[in-house]
Amino acid sequence: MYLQKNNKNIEFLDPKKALELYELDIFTLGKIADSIRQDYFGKKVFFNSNRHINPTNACADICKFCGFSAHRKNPHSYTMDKGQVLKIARDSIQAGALELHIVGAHNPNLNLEWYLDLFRTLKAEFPEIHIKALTAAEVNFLSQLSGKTYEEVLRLMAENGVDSMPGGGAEIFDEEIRAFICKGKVDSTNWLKIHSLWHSLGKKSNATMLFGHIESREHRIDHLLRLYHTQEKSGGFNAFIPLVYQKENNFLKVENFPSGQEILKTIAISRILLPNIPHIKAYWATLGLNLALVAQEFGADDIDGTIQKEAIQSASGSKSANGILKNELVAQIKDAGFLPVERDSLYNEIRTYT
Ligand code: V47
Repeated sequence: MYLQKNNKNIEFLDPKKALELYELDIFTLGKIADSIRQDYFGKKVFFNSNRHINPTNACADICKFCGFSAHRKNPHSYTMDKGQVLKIARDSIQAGALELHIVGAHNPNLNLEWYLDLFRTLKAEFPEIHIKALTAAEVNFLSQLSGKTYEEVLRLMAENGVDSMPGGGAEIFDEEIRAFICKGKVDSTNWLKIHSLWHSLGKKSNATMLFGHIESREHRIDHLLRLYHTQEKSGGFNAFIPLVYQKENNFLKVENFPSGQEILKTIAISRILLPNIPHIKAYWATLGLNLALVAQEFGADDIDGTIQKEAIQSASGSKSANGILKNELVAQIKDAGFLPVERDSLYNEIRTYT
């Protein structure tokens, strides 16, 4: 067996050894990842009822891979006022959302107090709703804008109603690739520091990796191992989400896209290298529903949720703009031979669909 006891991944802490996993054939690799996944969760596939809200796309940064923020290829800049966000929240909660996933762009016109007031207002009206909000990149931006330390910004987020942090903004930790694809964004060390600080408040978060663009397999391994080591210390990552790069409406020139096999291998290796992060999420918005379901046989155990509206990946070509109905998600998970489990944002099980 590849894993040591107590979730320690001693064998693969050596990046060279970890990289060799890619040389295994897809079925061998899949079997190893699947055995870990089955040990942890059997046939369960987790999903949730959520709603993505993106209050603004006006961004002070230009990330080459981003088709969401307003720029030459996406000239429609918008910024919602609080009333608009509240209306979306009301409607989506009425439609069944249990989680609001609120992330946007680095907009100098929306300061920290604007967000804190929004979270406070949402929590006052909907005390039960789970607010998953602000990526580490936004925390970094709001810290610079407000002159407050990361610790202060995070404490204020927690005090004003943010329950957990999403995993966005991690991209690829390798400094050289990062400087090319998203210069000016939070650096890797600070991305990891912000999550560790959040965890030290007793809070949970997720982690992502954007792959399938100009990075190499070595860069992915480096990314995963940095997450592994951070999690060993802080312990607050709930899920790891490998995001497949979508190519439209952005400035990143990519010629070779990963094959289905390369994507599945990357998901399987994530499961093997991150035994200390409970969940591997095959985010259907970047994989497509079919591949996200196949990924459940290659180490993933989560597929994300109903989303209702999706603006970031769909801006670059994915077919996720209108989310997916819960019944449809449940039926597809069942048809793929798994047990659909609706979870809350912290992975407490709400309902199993037998
Ligand atoms: O950080 C931007 C990515 C992320 C593209 O925590 C792109 O549960 C693919 O982090 N192709 C934001 N990806 C989304 C995100 C997320 C999504 C779902 C669930 C959770 C969670 C987090 O989207 C960004 C960036 O890495 N992204 N552009 C693109 N062209």
